[in-house]
Amino acid sequence: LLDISWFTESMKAGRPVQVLDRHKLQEQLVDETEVEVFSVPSYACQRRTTLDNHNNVLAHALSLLAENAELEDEDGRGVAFRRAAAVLKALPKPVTSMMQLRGLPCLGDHCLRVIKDILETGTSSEVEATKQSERYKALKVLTGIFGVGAKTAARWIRDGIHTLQQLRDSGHTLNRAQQAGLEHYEDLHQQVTKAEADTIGEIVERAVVSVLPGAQVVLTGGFRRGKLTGHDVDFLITHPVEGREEGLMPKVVSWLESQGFLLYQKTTRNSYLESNDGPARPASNIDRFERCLSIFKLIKEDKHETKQLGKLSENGLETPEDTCSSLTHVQTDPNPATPSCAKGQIHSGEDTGHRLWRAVRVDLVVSPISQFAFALLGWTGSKLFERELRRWAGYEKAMSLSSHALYDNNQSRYLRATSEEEIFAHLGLEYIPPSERNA
Ligand code: DCT
Ligand code: MG
Repeated sequence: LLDISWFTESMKAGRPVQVLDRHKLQEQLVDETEVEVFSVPSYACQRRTTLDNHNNVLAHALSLLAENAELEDEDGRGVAFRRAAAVLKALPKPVTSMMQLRGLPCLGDHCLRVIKDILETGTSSEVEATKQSERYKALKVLTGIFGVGAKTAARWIRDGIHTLQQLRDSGHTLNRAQQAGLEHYEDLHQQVTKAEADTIGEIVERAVVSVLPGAQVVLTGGFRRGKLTGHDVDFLITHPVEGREEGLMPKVVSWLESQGFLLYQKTTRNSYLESNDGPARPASNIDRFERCLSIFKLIKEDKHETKQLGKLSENGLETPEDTCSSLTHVQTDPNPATPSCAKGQIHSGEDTGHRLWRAVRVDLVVSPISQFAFALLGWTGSKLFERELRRWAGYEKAMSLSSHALYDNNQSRYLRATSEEEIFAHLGLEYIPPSERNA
């Protein structure tokens, strides 16, 4: 049915004819019209998010806008940017075209504008302007002080305080945490390495075992997710016999203090009571455990010491896939390293290069064994992953998840679990290991 007379005519006349290969033509059309459109599930707890991702630049830009919103005490906006950044982290390939983002969850107009800007020009004008803004810089410096939140920082900025020196000169009264935060500002802004976290883990284990044999210490937070550095070190402590962990924290803190390991500590008592915690209660009770926020005095190691501690850690703290380390095998050193710098000799202006120690933020949490799986899940993070787990539980399953328990509102009862896997199963979610919770 095709009219090929023009073709035969041309051939006869010896005119050149371009014959198009059907397959080549199809390929060309596909190249031009078909971009790979990404698709990911809505909740971060349904996705596997590793530390590496294909869209670091975009995710980083959106994270900065999230941080800025949080610094402005606008948590709703902060979460929206965090969710968008997490979606980009979960994509299987780098984004090259806006078309690929059609239908992805959590990407509102604002986020799409930022992404478009970066794809087209290499940077986002909004992100660059934020980074340069005096207010952002001041909020970041001031909230960077341990013990200072967004509200306090905003108040100080209204008083004309933008820098640490201005704060020191202002005569503002600081609480004990803020004083310690200001004093150790430089140290606390140095990232903590995994090696340092392990060394502190050895010390915490020694403290815990010597006041309660059989107790167990687990490294949680970012290090459990496989991060190589962190802003602090988080530990969860429990004992296999329910109730034996009661009153443990003050003893651990006393031991650490007597050895000169603590530059600052504030312990809060366990205020969690299940009977009061029915479905009407909010799920965000992460800090109702017996908890100690501290600043550790970590002796800088020479090579010899590193080797010794390296040997110890073979039976010590867990790898990211483990859930719990047994302390009964850990050798305890009869002569724990005693800080060579006595208390009271610390000066804020001290040259960190010549000191034999550094300050490190350490969080200790004690959980009864019956709540341990929930505490472990809650303290492993990331913060967004935790938030999404709770959102999933509430919206999709009519359940309330906290770091203490899981309550089923339909059945009006608590769902017990002795492992993280069981909690994911209760929630109807595929199990995601710690190393893939880096949303
Ligand atoms: N957490 C949470 N919600 C919060 C604070 C903490 O769910 N508001 C949980 C998740 C992570 C864990 O506690 C430890 O908190 P951080 O130390 O702040 O987080 P991190 O992931 O360990 O980060 P970093 O590596 O910087 O310490
Ligand atoms: Mg941490």
